[in-house]
Amino acid sequence: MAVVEGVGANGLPTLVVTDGPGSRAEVYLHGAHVTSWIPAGGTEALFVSREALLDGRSPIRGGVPVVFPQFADRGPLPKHGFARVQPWRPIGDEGDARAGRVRLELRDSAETRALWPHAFRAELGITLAGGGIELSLGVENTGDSSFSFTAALHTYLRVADVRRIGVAGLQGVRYIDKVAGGVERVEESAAVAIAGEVDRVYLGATRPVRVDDPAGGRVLAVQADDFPDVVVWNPWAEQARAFSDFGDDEYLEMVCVEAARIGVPVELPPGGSWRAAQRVHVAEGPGSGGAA
Ligand code: TA6
Repeated sequence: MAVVEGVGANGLPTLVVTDGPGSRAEVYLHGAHVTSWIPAGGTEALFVSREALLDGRSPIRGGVPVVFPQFADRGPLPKHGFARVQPWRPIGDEGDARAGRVRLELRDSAETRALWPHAFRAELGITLAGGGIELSLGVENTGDSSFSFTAALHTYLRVADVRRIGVAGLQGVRYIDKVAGGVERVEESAAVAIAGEVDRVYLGATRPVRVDDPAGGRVLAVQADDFPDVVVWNPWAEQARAFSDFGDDEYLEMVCVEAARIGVPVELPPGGSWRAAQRVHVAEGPGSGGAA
């Protein structure tokens, strides 16, 4: 296990964590943004766009943007809140490094209070363990009045051909279909196919969610604790073309499966704290092949 300081694109500071068996993850301090996870003996499991703006100001298109304190446009804040564009501070010690863990924190500042008038401390822990990666998000209310928030780990998974994947584990779960204007439906498929733009918020989802990627010859399993909701997103061709930080054809290589807390916001009284986690690992067995 080792954690070393690194230099990312455009000289931006990163932390790189590796473990004995050969897993490796990279985290930018900008946004506490995980941009790479390569499981031991495997290949890159996260998607980052070749057009991503790695300028230390913009959100990074890909990896795992930390969405806090507002999911999407469900409130007055900038889309997906501000955590993904703030400079986070590494706080890990030698014990963390020995455990294959990186920890970063974000505290309220004049800039965050101008957007959201609350005192808080957020912590993201990234741990390589058991062949997988765990991301744990904690939030503490360090002020003297209550606040509420929504949050997500907006995970961009890399797949070989999104047209052939199946996202399993969501059958019977109610979801908000944002592409259909926000209507609510119940998922009927045992394995959700991606054959066009998909933007869904599954409320009170079951776990694990499995992404079967037969073209890539692997299955990615996503577990979560205390993130009740799951977002599944692929922009498809037209929206991809509209994004300046996304290659026109790259929608074929990714699917977002996001561990989220959206339907029922977290309410934190003064001194209160909340924590939730997501774990991704490459599951046993070949991809089960496409969608139902
Ligand atoms: O989580 C899905 C979503 O909210 C989509 O609606 C889509 O816009 C996506 O996030 C990306 O948002 P961004 O602000 O990073 O372009």
